[in-house]
Amino acid sequence: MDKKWSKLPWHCVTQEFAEKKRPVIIEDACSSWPASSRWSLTALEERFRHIDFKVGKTDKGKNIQLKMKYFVDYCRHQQDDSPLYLFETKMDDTSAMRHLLDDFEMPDLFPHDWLALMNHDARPPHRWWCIGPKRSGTTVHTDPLGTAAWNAVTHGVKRWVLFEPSTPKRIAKAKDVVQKGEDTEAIMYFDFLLPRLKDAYPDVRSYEGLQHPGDIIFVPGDWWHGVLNLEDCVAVTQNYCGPDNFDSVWCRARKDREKVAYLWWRNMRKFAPRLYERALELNSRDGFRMRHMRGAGEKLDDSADSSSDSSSSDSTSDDAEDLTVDGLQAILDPGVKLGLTERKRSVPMADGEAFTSATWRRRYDSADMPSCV
Ligand SMILES: O=C(O)CCC(=O)C(=O)O
Ligand SMILES: [Fe+2]
Repeated sequence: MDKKWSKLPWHCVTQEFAEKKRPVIIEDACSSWPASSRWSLTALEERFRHIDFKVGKTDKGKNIQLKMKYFVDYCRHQQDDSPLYLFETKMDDTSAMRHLLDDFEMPDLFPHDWLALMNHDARPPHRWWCIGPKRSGTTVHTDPLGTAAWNAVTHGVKRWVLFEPSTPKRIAKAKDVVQKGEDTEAIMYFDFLLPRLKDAYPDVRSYEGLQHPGDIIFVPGDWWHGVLNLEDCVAVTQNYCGPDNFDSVWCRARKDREKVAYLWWRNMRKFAPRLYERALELNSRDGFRMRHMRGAGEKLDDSADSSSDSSSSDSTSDDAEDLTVDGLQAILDPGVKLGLTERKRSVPMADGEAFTSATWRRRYDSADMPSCV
């Protein structure tokens, strides 16, 4: 990151960073969350003692679950190079984890969540609660469907590196500088591969920064990013689609997650006509025919989108129900705010306000649509 910002008027973050797709660390943006005190390892150890959380995957891709008391003990004593990392997405289950949602709120800076306009069961995971012991981290990657992300740290320090979307994958992932027998785990990447990368490609810009407790980082869609937890870290992160990235997320979703996109599109038609029209515009601009418009056996035309991947991983059922007004309210129940485009300029909405499809529509339709991406 070029700079760290604090005391920046909130709309500047939107204008200068989200809309321009530039990364930024906003200092002191979530220090007042209850999570600042409730998410210390000691507090969590007590609170979730016997609850199982997902802390990794086996080589065969099966989830590894651990009770919080064992995981915290592991964090305190581990000296691994590739430590377990608690990454839990089931925060709105009807379980003890649901209470985690009382500990934070959607940051006012990133109030959009247009993918919420989808039946909950059909929606791909988009929010994670993360506890990473020191030396754990996330290898360099881009986030799904071109979504942007905010990541809020309540405890510990994270070291970040980001590369612009135009950076070739091979370079960002250090494929050319990794030597035989070496891995690309976060600790290896930051200690050895990144310095080599900078020597080998002096013209490639890397954006680096430290994120302290209370800081929120904004990661624009399609940016490569990797993280090393310098201390035991607790954070919450959410991927979103909003006015700054709707066009690109829609174009990716319609080809990579066809069934999800169809459901999303049907709910847009019902609750957010302007988004629906924008999606139609993008489809006709690119000559893209969604699956329900294609004849039986007619394949997705790759030429409509040159970087097309297979959509075979899309396990969503076409029979999934559309969202109802009640369903819409249920999304809002967990206590996470789905904010307005411009809270301060819009009529403030009280927490727990009953949402009708009309108010929902206002929220979506008050958004400024970006020009074509
Ligand atoms: O905090 C981290 O380890 C990074 C998380 C991240 O980038 C992701 O979940 O996509
Ligand atoms: Fe990510």
